[in-house]
Amino acid sequence: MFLGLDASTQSVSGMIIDPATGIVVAESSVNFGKALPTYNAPSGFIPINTDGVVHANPLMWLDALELLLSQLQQQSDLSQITAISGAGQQHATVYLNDSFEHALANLDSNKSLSEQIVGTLSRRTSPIWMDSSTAVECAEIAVSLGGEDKVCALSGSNATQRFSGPQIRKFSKNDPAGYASTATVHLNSSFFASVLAGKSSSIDFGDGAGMNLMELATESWNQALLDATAPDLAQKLPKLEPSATFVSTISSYFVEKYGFSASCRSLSWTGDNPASLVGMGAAQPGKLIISLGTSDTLFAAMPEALTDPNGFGHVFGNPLGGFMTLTCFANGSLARETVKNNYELSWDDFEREAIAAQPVGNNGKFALPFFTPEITPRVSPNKVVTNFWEFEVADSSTKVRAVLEGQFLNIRYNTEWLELSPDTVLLTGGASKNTGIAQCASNVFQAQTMRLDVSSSVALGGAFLAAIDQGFDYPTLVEKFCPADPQSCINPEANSDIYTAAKPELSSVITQLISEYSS
Ligand code: XUL
Repeated sequence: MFLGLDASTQSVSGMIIDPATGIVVAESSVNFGKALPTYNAPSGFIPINTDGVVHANPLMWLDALELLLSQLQQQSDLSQITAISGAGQQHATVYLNDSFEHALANLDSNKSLSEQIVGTLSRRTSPIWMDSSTAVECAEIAVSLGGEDKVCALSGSNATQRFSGPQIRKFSKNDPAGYASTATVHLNSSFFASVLAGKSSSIDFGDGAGMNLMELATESWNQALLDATAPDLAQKLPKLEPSATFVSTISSYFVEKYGFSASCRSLSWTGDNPASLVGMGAAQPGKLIISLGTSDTLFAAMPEALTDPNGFGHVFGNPLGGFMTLTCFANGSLARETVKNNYELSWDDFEREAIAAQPVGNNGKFALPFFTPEITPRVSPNKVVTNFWEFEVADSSTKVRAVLEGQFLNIRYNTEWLELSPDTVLLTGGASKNTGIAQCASNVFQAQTMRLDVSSSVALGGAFLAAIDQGFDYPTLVEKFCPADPQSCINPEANSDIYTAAKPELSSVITQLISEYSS
């Protein structure tokens, strides 16, 4: 059996799988706010939030891990677990002094993890991915490297406020003594992996790429990026290695306290998005995943380290080798709901309006879906679309289709740098159940769409990585644990190749409009 862990913003979750039978043996979760109210972090982070600062307490993460393991122990015999891997919220950094290694090697199972680790923190709290307080540091890093495009081409992303490098730079500037007493900067993922192994873990290429410090092409720390970030950073970073590298057999702390086998293999972790790619069955190139949620997110495996010339998309290491993109579109469900609510439609009406009433291409009417500031492309608050309702043809079906086609065309044109022509687009998230929305996606991408219903894809991805470590084959794991629903298969409508046939014209009109909005 294999254990996959998911240390996310609001909770720590675990899933135990038995790949031989294809069964999920146990699954559990601990919500930080509910289970650990004394940390005063109802949503998993400390609600101070001045100037975009968002931090969490790493001791709370450790207490939650202990609660989770005791819950899993009640559901299953943990001595049967052969290997563990996992994934953490990306970008979050944990700052440790030079007693960390010694504390890990000498954990006493009669005490809690948090009471033994507290003295090893050189910074009490960890900035997490929701933090947006490093605009100055991002600008400084970009200037040092000779421009945003240079940072993106090297590291896979523009200097980005939530990324670890700009966060480390801010700490080193604001608290030089705290930074000087930091012997190691771990990510949330490598911190958890270290505690489980009782030994400092490497950072994997998946999560390492979310730091603005790793050179994508060589998967190594880049000296120019390190120099632009903080002094002596090379000495403070763990080494970079492939995901799910063997760190050690599990620390005796967990053997004594939770009944793990002393031979259980503790592997390095990755970031939650790379693990989710694995757990959704899309870590081999050819499948595109679009998760339709509050924001829409596109995930895809990439064989090569291409980077977005516009700097909107991010490129991380793919835990199964090669690379992956994560490109986020902020106007997802919020834009769809705006149209639905404006016409007082139910989701069923919305579905009908989307497919039945208007022809493919919507008679040339499409709308840019930027009702709130957008990330891809960058649309600032003063450029959001406010005149959509005066759009000359006022019937609801035209507008439903206009916004859906606009959303998917925006996704398609802003991800062409990936050079992917997938034959299947897998849709997940709440809106993927809507056939009208799926049909529009299929038309615009000129590919069949299928619905993928995998809950807990991050923990499952971690468990897959642990199983692969013991020789299990990825396609077989995918077939057993996350098959796409063939009943949900939708093919492009007749004539919908206009999105490809008329592409030069359509694409230039749309890309022109998109760039006007984002300029
Ligand atoms: C990705 C990102 C988030 C976190 C959420 O860049 O910031 O998806 O990984 O946990």
